[in-house]
Amino acid sequence: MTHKDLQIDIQDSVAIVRLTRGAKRNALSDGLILAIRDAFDNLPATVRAAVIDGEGPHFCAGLDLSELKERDAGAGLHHSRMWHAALERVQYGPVPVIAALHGAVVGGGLELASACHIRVADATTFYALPEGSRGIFVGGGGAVRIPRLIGAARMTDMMLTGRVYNAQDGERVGFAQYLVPEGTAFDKALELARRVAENAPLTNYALMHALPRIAEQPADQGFLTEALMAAIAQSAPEAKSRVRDFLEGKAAKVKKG
Ligand code: 1HE
Repeated sequence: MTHKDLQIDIQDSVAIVRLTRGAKRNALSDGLILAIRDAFDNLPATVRAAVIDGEGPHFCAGLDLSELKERDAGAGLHHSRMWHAALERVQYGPVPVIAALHGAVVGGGLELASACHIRVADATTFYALPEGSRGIFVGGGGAVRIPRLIGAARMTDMMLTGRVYNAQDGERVGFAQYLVPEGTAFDKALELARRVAENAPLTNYALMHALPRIAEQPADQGFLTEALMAAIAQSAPEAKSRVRDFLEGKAAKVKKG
């Protein structure tokens, strides 16, 4: 389960998953992709949220191009499906995942970031899809997830023209939900993860597993799925005690941001 390019550190209820291949800009070899899958498959039950970040000057340079061999169509299909399986474990795994971004978030690195639930980017972050200029296509779920963040038109432009988004524009178009000063993405992501870890587990489950599916359903089916999820969440003892705490003045009020 351990891999030389992936470090997993459990701090109370938060798992910190770090790409540690900085010398190669955290390029994702097949072994590293499988290690990411295994990491999210095997998180201890005490973990309630995770942070993923990358060592060195860049979050992730995407697919390890040195492994890009001549593959026939069948092998290419299975390689892409391996990425899908791994990033599926990030998106639909046991806990919400917060990506701490800096430097290059490109190609498969952007696909990895897109599978996370919250993205925090520092001021050095930049986003690109160099697949277009390398004569290949996205294969790690980017064609599904990236249009949902920024729209198909912007993704098409990025791949056709090699356009690079800087941190500010990336936040504006929807790559990241948070933009923070240089060098502070990890601290912010950890702060958010600790906050997320305090939520009722069923609420986090609903947000990870029900919301994205509801958002893809036709409205009349979505309303019914929402009602079913709401009924299950509100019936949990934890929901009852949290609401009771508020009514008894023991829980925090919503404060102006
Ligand atoms: C790599 C990779 C890599 C760096 N695979 N080895 N991704 C790309 O097309 C992006 C390619 N990388 C870059 O454009 C740049 O490396 C960066 C902008 C990310 C960083 O630049 P820089 O100047 O900080 O580093 P560098 O000198 O380019 O790279 C340092 C080392 O990392 C160098 O190796 P060295 O042995 O000469 O030191 C690089 O060769 C190596 N390196 N990026 C392998 N990607 C599921 S499909 C997904 C499809 C894709 O992701 S395609 C997009 C691939």
